Order: sequence, then C-alpha cells, then structure tokens
Amino acid sequence: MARILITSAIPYINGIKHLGNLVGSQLPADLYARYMRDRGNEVMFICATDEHGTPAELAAAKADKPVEEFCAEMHQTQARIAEGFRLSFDHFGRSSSPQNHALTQHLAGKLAEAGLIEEVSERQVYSHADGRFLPDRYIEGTCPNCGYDKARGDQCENCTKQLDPTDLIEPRSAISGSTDLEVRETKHLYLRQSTMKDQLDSWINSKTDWPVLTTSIAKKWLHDGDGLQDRGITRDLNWGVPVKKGNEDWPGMEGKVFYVWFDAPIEYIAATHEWADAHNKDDADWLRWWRTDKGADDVRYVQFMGKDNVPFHTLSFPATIMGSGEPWKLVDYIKSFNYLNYDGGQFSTSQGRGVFQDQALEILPADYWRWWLLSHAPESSDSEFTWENFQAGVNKDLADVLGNFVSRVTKFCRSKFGEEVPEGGTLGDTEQTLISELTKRIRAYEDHMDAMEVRKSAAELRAIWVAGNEYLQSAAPWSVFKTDPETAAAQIRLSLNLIRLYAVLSEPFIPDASARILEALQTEDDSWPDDIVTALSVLPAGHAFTVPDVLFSKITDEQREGWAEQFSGTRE
Ligand code: B3M
Ligand code: ZN
Repeated sequence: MARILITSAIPYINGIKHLGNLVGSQLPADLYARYMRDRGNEVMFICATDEHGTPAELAAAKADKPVEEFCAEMHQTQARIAEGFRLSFDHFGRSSSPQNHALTQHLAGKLAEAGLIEEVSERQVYSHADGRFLPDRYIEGTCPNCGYDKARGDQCENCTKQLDPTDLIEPRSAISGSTDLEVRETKHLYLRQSTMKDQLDSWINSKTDWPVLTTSIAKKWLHDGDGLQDRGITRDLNWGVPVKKGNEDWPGMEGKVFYVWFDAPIEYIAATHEWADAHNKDDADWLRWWRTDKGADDVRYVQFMGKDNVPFHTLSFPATIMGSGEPWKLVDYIKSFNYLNYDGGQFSTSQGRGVFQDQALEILPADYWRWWLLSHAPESSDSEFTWENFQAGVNKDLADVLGNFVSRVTKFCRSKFGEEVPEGGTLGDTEQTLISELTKRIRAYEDHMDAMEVRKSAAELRAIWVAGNEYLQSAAPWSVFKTDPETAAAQIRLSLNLIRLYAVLSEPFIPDASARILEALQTEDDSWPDDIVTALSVLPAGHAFTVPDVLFSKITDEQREGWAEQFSGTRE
C-alpha cells in the first residue's frame, strides 16, 4: 500500500466554472484518486476555492455583497456542484481560511529570513473615488499608439501594444469610471526566485518522467527571454492574507496583502490542515502528508492542472517551498491539460460562453458528463465539445455497450433462470478466450491509469465492455439454451460476474452507475480483480439479484438540438 497525495488546481471563487475547468483539473484528479483508493492505497485528495484577488472583490461588488459573504456563499455553491459531479475530495478547503493565513505568513517569514525577499518601491495608480490602488488591467484609457479608447493599462486589445498605465491618454478607473487618479509611490515585496534558477533548473531536469506539456512550459519560463523573473508577491488590496512575517508585523507593509498566486498553492497544504481540524485530528495527521521530517518522505504527491497554471506550480510554488528552508513536500508529478473548446470557439467564464457546471447537472446525471469529458480529455492537444459528439459518445459507449450488456444479461437470466445466479454447466473455449483477452486488457487499463493516461484508460475500459458484448454475441446463450440449458447457465453465470467486474473497473469513471450495478447485484464485494478467474466467480450459483432500471438513457436528437440551441448564446 502506498500513500498518494493528490491536489487539483483550486478554482477561483468569482463564479461558477464551465466544463473546461472541470476536465482540466478536478475531474481527472478525481479519476486518479478513486482509482488509487480502489487499488487499496491511502489517498489524500485536496481541493479548495481560490478566494483572493481583484476578480473576487469585483465579483462581490457586482453581486452587491461584502466580499466575505460572497466568498462564503460561492464556496458553498462550488462545493455543492463538486458533490454533484461526485468529486471525492477528502477536503474542499478555502484559501481564505485561518490556516492558510497562518501558513502563508509563516512561509513569507521564512523566505525573508533566508534573504529571498526584496522590498521594491513602485509607482502605482491610486483611485481616489475607489479608495484603492488599481491593478494595471483595471485602468482604461486611449491607446497612444492607435487611438483605441478602451485600451487597458497593461495592453491595448486593439493593436496589442504592451502598455504602462501611465502611457494611457485620459486614463480612468475601469471599476468606477473615475478619472480622479494619482500616481503614488508604494512599496512591494518581491520573491527573489531568479536566485533559485539553478536549483529549480536541476530539479525540473530530474523529472524525466513528467509529461512534455508540463516540462516544456516550465523550461520556457526558466530560459526564454530574460529567464526567471523575480515576482511581486504583495498587492495593495483589502481582501487577502495580510502581509506579515510569521506573527509579526512587516514594517512598511501595513494595509497590504499577499498576491493571490502566492497564497493559492500554499492552500494545498493549509487545506490538509483544515481537513485535520474539521475531523478533530492532530497536527501529526496532516503533517505526515506534507513534512518529509514527519512521515511524508514516502508520500507520492501528484498535482493536476490546466496548462496556464503550470508556471506557478513548476517555478513559483517550488521556489516558495525550497526557499523556506523547511522540509515541506515538493510535488513528484505534474499532470497538465490543454483546453477543451466549445462548439467552434472557447469556453469562456467572462463571456458566459459554453456549458457551465450547474447547467450541465441540471440536464443530465454526473456519469454522462464524467464519461464523455474524461474520454475526450484534452491531453495531447486541445479537444472540442460539440453536442453531436457528446450525444454519440454517451449513446454508443454508455447506452449501447455497457448499458446494453447489463440489461441483456440480467433480463435473459430473469426470464430463463429467475433472479438468481444460475448453477450447472462448464466453461469452454469461448470463455477461455474471453478470460485471456480480459486479463490482457485489464492489465493494460491498470497501466494507463497508473500513468494518468486518461484517454487511453477510457479507451481500454470501453474495449473491456466491448469484449463482453462480443462474447455474448458469439456464445449466444439464448440459442444455446434451447438445446443445452446447462451450458447457457454457465455462460450467464460468467456474464453476471462480468457485470460485477465492470462495476468495479468502471467506478473511477462512472461511480453512480457502478454503485447502482453493485446494488442490483446485491453485493458489496468491490475488490479490485487481481486474478480475473477469481474475480469472475465472486457471485456464486444461487446468489440473488435484481434487474436494474435502465442504466443510461440515450440522448435523443430532439434533446441534442434543444440543448445546442439553449447553450448557443452567452449567459449573464
Ligand atoms: N485559481 C486558476 C484557475 O482556476 C487558479 C488556480 C490556482 S491553483 C493553486 O485556473
Ligand atoms: Zn492600440
């Protein structure tokens, strides 16, 4: 038994996420967590909401709520949706937790002691009307280059010129529209990660098994252009983790908070602390996952995330961990994903384009989405959601292949032998062939799952389902029954056991269907099949079962057209 620590990138709090976010981190992380548990490992699966930063403040203002209240509500909403998709987090934390405040401040203090923090004076735009400093992209004005009147302080969208807020003609606040702006001197903390370049470089070079997508992004940021830049880790905002050195005030940093990307990954650790507190456990219980001096040296730590999050997880967060000089666990493997596109364009939270997670669950159960999304995970390249594709995948794989097998076998048994596993007969060559094919495929499935090859795993699982259908087709118990009911009984006994095996193997992808199958089969034996012959004789002759209701209903053309229409626009 191994100990596996799994974290999914923590979703921003500012709104309900779309399906692209789900398939890019949380869902594959859940697949892996479920699989690792099914294989008998000890798993700690952590996620949280990412609650700080300007977008959270602005979303709260738009909802006309105090930011604390907005975040608390949205956290509940996101937690409910995660449950809806059956994401099996051991803990779904909040980056605004007291545990994260304390740990973030503690690590900043350690970095300062190690001489890795530098104070830098900057000139920044202050808005009197808004009572705050404005981040570059919240300042708008006329582009000095092309005259576009909605250029942002960081870049002109029209001519793509990179700008400084002070370049803008007639600058105004994008929040209030106020032009009562002033450039003020303000001090910020920078993490001197450039001094850790060699250390980071050799660490990344040692990760020879990482996916190319992950290492290529990390190396690009390490070596391209000016190489690894020092990063500002503080902001002039009200909402966030107040800048402190451990418990002590940080002179000159009054009223400032840490940058959201500084405290967000620290929340992986803090959320595990939250988990321990929520379950009345001791500090030792969470430290054994995170501190190599407290038992975490035999933990394997795997992170899941979209490609845009890779630089922070390969460079900034490791720099924080390494720079602290304390023995916190570094990530062992980073699984990253490309983007899922929506019907010829991009999913977009800000534009409300695509299918959002709450909407998806309103129209179909979680398993339908889980299966389609995972079997089309954007691993080697971006992938695309279309309603045609979705309909085809669900109908073929789930209804025609898996659902059909379960229904044919259980119904045939009920009509010829009653609702119990039939006895008698022996297995022949056809069954031996099936068993050796299953053995080969199940081992391949395990290899793909171990390697987090999501699409390949799904394809192998589908092939395992297909093998059952093909067996049924060639064994044809319904005709064998007419002349040799004993042999037909043996075939059906095997097939009923195969249904149980399917429930076990499919659990990481479609946990609800898996549970329903086991319930119909009236068994709680969900042990992983180490030996296939043994696994196919778990349900003995005479074991009672019931025929389950339809496992998956097909998506009709009318439904597909209706949804395509319903989700063709944008949502508020
Ligand atoms: N919240 C971005 C995102 O949701 C960011 C991830 C943080 S991971 C520590 O894609
Ligand atoms: Zn311009």
